[in-house]
Parts: sequence; structure tokens; C-alpha cells
Amino acid sequence: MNAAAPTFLMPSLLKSSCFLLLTALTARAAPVNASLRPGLDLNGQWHRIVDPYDTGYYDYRLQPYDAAAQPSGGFFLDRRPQAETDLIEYSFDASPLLAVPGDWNSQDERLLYYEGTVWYRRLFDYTPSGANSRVFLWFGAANYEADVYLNGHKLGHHVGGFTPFAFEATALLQPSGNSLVVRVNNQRRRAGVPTVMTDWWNYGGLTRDVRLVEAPATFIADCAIHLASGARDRIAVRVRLDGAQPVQKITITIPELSLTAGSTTGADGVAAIELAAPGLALWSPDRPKLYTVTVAAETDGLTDEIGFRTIAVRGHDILLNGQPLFLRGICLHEENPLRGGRAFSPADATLLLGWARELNCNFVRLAHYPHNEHMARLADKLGLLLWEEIPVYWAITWDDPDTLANARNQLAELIGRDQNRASVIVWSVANETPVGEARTRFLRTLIDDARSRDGTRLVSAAMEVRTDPADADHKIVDDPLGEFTDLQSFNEYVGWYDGLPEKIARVRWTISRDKPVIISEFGADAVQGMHGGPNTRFSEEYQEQVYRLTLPMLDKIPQFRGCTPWILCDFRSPRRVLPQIQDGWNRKGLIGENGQRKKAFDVLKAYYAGHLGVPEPRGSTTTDQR
Ligand code: GCB
Repeated sequence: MNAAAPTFLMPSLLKSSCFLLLTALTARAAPVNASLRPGLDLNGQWHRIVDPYDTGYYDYRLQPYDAAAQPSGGFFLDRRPQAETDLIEYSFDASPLLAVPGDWNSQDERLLYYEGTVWYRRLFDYTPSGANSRVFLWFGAANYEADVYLNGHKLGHHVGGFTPFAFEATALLQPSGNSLVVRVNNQRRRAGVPTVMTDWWNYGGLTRDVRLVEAPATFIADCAIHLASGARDRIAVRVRLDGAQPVQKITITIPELSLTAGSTTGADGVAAIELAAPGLALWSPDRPKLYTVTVAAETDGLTDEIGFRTIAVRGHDILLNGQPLFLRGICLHEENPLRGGRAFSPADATLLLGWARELNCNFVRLAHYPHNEHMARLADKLGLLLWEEIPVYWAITWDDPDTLANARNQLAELIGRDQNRASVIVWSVANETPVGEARTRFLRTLIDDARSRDGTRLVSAAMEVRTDPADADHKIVDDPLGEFTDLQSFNEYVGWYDGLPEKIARVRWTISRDKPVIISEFGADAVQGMHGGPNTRFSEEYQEQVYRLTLPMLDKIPQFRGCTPWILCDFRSPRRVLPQIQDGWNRKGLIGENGQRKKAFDVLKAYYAGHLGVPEPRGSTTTDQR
């Protein structure tokens, strides 16, 4: 899969679509829990047209066809010649197939490096079961932006490659022969989220499940279910209805606890209900108890499996259900190294989270963007705690209001999707962003958003470390952003980008805030099966040495409450070009692209085995309280 492949370079024709993009960011009302609702599975083989010049989107004057009142062309019309005189220069029917869900890069070697537009088309029949039903076309994710058309009409535009979205299709649906066309474009953009420079593969396509979802005329558009603030035996539910009948009776039931409670929504469709839940068993990694919870309105209802737990910080401690907790974590990209390409299925989630459990983890950092929903649902069942993140990564355009609107929308869509997953304990708003006023203002907005949308989780960001100019062994953590986060989380690469492994034991830390410290990354590259001494770059022994020396060094930080080393598996990255060593892969995985463990896997596994209880941190690192 590493073979050199032709690169289709996308000309920057898409400037004008940026305006469209920005007007289309606001999430539309769509039924909550779309992945669990009745409807039609649209996964499978779709016809696709690779369109590097966006010929199917713009005419030769660079005007979008879909903006015209009577479009004269455009692939979304999905035309076929009716007469021998007809000139139609594309054909979905005659075009090859791509599997959905799935990135295009790993399905066709010619598309490995492709960045641009691919058109997808799928035909389907559907008759709604209810006379007044509304139907939505729901996408688990499309990277990076998508235009969706049904039967020749545009339904909408979505920006952001890792969160779900849906468009209403009720008025356009036919019982048979529906043509669903999606233009997906994964061109990197300077003002995008992420921006042009990342350290992961820019997989494009309909990378997650696609479904037609049927909902009643007035449906549950949002529903948050968790413990009431400060309580362990009271449940708070907030429901929002969308539709012509906003005032309805709402009933919550938890049969296993013989609980029922009710209320009525106001004219805004919203109800907030609290119910006493004596005898509730709290969710935890040791006992990931889930309850079947039903929320019924008069016209709609949903049933989900929900766990209840508290998460908080107190001084240096992270408290889960009031008990101090050490986070035995690991970072993950959303990639299945064995198959190659984006992970998207329950089987992929089982593989990746299974490896994390084998490492004795109780915590996983889903880096650097929202992963598919199966991950959080499986983590709920397995009792794995999660850190979820949006792709505000490295050098975002901090002063651009559209970039901020985009990041806020991605965060809102992530929280909307996973707010009822007990496993998720941290919303992270950024990774390794440069200290600066505009940056901090941008990220504070995201932190405030996360807290106001969901007060039941910790908020953090993976920050950076700086070196004392007078002493290379003195590392300082004092990013002003740390004032606003619940955790002091930072990435450090002492022994890899910063000196050789022997430096690790000499390092002293000054950590400026009195909050729990989570080391969100450390690590070193190693090619699985390549051996050498502890200073031989890219050998398993070098990586092993970095882990052997780093873990006891971290243990000496008094506030140290866990880590998520970088990373569980080798992953693809176009930045990693060193022949015979990297070949397009970042080699910091504890597991190689072949699924084989490297030596450091066992070092971390043994360390975590020794941390199965609550840690008693030792040491004398200075804490400079400001
Ligand atoms: C980092 C980044 C991560 C990279 C990693 C590396 O600090 O957060 O995305 O992949 O370093 O391997 O350099």
C-alpha cells in the first residue's frame, strides 16, 4: 500500500465555495440518535466519479451549476442520454464502485494521495412507514466537505470531516428510483479545521455509515441524560422537540429501577426533568453498568443504553464517582493498520479497543478528531474512559471568525452525538497550539462552549512544554490556556525530539498550576522487528528505552495522574518520508502496521499492571502557584 501512486493535484478553484461553506455551518434540526432509528441502511457499493477539476460542480466560467435556477449541467443531475443526439460527458452507471463506509485512498491505489472531489451516487427505493413521517439523509461523516443532492435538488452542504450531519429529504423522496448524489471534497484548506499541516493521512470520502432515517412529524431533536449536578442518585434529562407540535407530554422510564417520571415541554419544545433514582449503580471501568432508558414524547421515542457516573477534579486528583483515579491511557488514530485506511466499523472498534485493554488501559485518547460513534458505544460497554477531541491542531488561523465558527460547530456536533456516553470524560479543544493571545481567545470560546453545552465532563487541551533558556534540563509548563482547562495536559518528547533517552532521567519540571497532570503524549519511533542498541534511532530498543526511562520520571511529578503515550499503532502520514524506515508511516506505534507488538508494548503494559490501584505519587517537583 506504500507504492508510489499518481497524485491528482487539485487547483484552488474552490475559493468561492468557502463562502457557501461558511453560511452552511449551523447544524440543522435532525432526529437525535439517528444511528439507532428506523430507516434504510445506505451502506454498500456506490458509483463514483473522480473529478480533480470539479467539472461536475463548476461550469467553464467557474459558476457552480447548483446555484442556477435552472441548472444546465452538473453531475448532481445524474443524467443519462435519452436520444443519440444528447451530449452528456459523465455517467455514474458506467463508473466504478467504492465501498461506503470507507475512505477512497485505501480502496484504489491511484487515489492513495488524492485530494479533491469525488462524486458518489447511490440509487434506492423507500416508502415511509408513517403517513406524516419525515425522512432525513444522515451521514456519520464525510471528509472534509460534502454537498448532498436528492433527485437533482440540493439538500445542503456540510463542513467538517469527522462529525455526523443530516438533511431533510421528505419533500423530494419518491417511492422508487431515488438518486442520491454526494460531492465529497477533501482538499486541505489553510483556514480549515484542521488546517493544511497535520501529521496524519487526509483520507477522503464517505468514511462512515450512511442511512436514511425516518422520524415522526415532531421528533426528539436533542436529549441529554446524565446525573443531576452534584448528585449520585438523581437523574437529569433535557429534551428538545422539533416540529409543529412542540408541546407534548414526556415520559422517562428506566424499567430495571422501576422508575418513571414525566413532564411537559414548553412552547419551545424543551423540557427539563429530574428524577430520583435510589439504588442506581454507577458506571465505572470496573463495573460498566448500563441501564436501558426510554424517553417518550407523544409522537416520538428513543431507547438507549446509558451509564451514570460523576467525574470531577479536586486539587491534584481526578475523581470518578468520588474516588481518585489514575488514567492508564494510550492515544489512538482512527485507522485500522491491518486493513489500511480509516476505521469505521464495530469490528474495527473491537480490534483497537481490544489492543488498548490488552495494554491494561482504562483510558483512551481518541486523537486528533472525533472518531466514529462505534468507538464510544463500545467503550461504554467495555468500561474504557475516553478523551474526545476536535481537530484544532497546530497552526489554525486564529483570527479568522469563520475558522472559529467551524471549530465551534464541530465541537457542537461531537457533543450532540456523544453527550450520553458515560465513557467520555474529557472534551479536548486543541492539540499543540502555539501560545498567543488570539489562540487563547479562540480556545477559550471553545472551552466555554463545551462547558455550557455539557457541564458533566472535564475540558482540556493537549498543550506544549517549554525549556528554560538557562537550563536545557528544566522543563516548564505554563501555557496561559492552563488557567481555563480542568487538567494540565501536555505533550513531551524528551528522548526523541528533545535529546537522547539518557536526558530523560535528568529532567526537572516546573508545572505552574495546581491541577491534575495528564501527559497527553510521549514516545519514540521504532520499526517493528528492527533491532539495535538503546540509542539506535528507529530500533525497538530505542523506543523501549524511552518508555523505561519516561515512566519512572513521570511518577516523580506530584500532580501526575495519568498518561496517554503516543501511540497504540503505527499510522499513515505523508510527512513521514524516510525510505525503508517510515515509507509514509509514523512509527511511534506500540504495535506495527502488521499488528505485531514492539518491545515497548510490554514495558507500558507492565507499568500499568503496577498502577491498577490508586497511585501514591512521590517526588519533589516544584509547583509554582500563580
Ligand atoms: C505530536 C503530535 C502528533 C504527532 C506526534 C509525532 O506532538 O501531537 O500528532 O504525530 O507529535 O509523532 O511527532
